[in-house]
Amino acid sequence: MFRIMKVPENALLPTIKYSRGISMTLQEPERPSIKTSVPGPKSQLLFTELNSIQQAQSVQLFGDYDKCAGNYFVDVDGNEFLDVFTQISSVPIGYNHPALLGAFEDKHALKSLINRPALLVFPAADWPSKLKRVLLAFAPRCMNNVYTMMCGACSLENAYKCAFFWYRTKQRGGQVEFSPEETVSCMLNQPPGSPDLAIMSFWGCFHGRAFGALSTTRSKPIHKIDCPAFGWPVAPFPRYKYPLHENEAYNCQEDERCLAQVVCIIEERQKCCRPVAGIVVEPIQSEGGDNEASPAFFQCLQQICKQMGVAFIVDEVQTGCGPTGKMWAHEHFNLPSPPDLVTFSKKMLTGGFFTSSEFKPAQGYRIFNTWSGDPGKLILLDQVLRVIEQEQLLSNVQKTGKVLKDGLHELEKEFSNAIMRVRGRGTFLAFCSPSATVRDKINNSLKKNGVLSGICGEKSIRLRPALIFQEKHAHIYLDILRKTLKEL
Ligand code: PSZ
Repeated sequence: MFRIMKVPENALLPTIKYSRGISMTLQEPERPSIKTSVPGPKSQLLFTELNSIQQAQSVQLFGDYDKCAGNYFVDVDGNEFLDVFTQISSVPIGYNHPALLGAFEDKHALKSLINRPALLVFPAADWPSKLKRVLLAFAPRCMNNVYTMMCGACSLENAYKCAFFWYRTKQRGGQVEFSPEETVSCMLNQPPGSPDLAIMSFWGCFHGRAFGALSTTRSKPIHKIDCPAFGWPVAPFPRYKYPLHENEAYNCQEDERCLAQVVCIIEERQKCCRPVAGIVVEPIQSEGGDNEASPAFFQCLQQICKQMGVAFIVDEVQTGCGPTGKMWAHEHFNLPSPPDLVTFSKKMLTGGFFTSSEFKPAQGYRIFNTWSGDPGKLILLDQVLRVIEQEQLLSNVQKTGKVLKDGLHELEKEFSNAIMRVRGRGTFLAFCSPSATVRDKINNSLKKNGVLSGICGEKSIRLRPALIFQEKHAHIYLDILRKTLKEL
């Protein structure tokens, strides 16, 4: 494994020297540069080819991943974009970071990548120590169990299963053996083997597209339509008025209104024997429009879960790994004890979830699939987490986030009928437009002016830069946004 030897201060895109004498420089463009129409002719041609063999209408641009560097995405037409969307928020330390380019030079690392084991059957000797050193070392406080998974949705699926196993074990009075009736009825998808338990989620949330996860997803109909779903309940999520400091009383009432509904739903379902076994919540609802809730909301929600015997599941797939300025976004909430289950993916490069030994199933094979993760992803994540520490990227996110947010507030004053409700933590920021039409126009014009950014909710634009996004990038982004708003 390579060790990063020295990183120059204030240089997040340095020439990094490795112990084997390899030296690589990441050359970012100075500014975005757009040379063709967007999408350009090569992207258009490739789109026609791809769309003839699959439904590819979601594709925006084809990337030239050999040329992408740091915060810059380069497309096949040679256009260089400042990327504040980073593959739906999943690039932690920029494109082609030297630490990642060197990660498989070591033969042991390469063989760990090539010989992919069924991790819950034939793991390698270094797997337990890797899980501890790479994942548990960065786990939320007091969470000492971890499972790796392939993607966000399957992390949620398996976290829900853990919650159901835990809940049923409690209902059996701690008994871990199954009854003959349970083993027979589960094969018919009927209770008591397949119990009528639920995971409650919130309006506007997104937890993935696999069937269990999809039943909890409540952001957009296009994700759900035509798919059968569990009859699981949904509670309102606070919708705050902005600016927050001028609307404290209203927003506080909003918290209370939503929490009262949560309690009401749990009580109702307990009465009719269809109990809620778990509640899943994003620290900031991302797909659904970057909707925030206060630390007090999350503290009360956790307390309700504890009092009512419901598992408290925090979905950090999009918020985890630093973009809010803390490793885990729920660390902003000062919870008195850790959540029961915390899911991750995206910037963590591997999917998975943290939990405590209380949620460990009594039997093997219950949280399981063929690969159950990928050691190759942990090798990359190891490098990512080293870079985050050594280059102090969390404080970089806080610093850059402040410049970005202050700049957005300035623009909110200057273009008050085009952008509003600036919000978020760290560089995990968003703003609203007056309508979906104006929002889409801004987002498309940003792209033509050399910035890739994302949309969310009904009329929001979200920022999801990599953790190496610096003040200078923030100024370029803000300049281009100002230019774009002027052209509207
Ligand atoms: O349209 C989509 O499928 C999108 S757009 C953004 C996402 C998915 N995010 C994935 C996501 C997430 O943001 C949260 C909070 N939870 C779970 C998921 C699912 O992760 P994947 O996509 O890896 O299955």
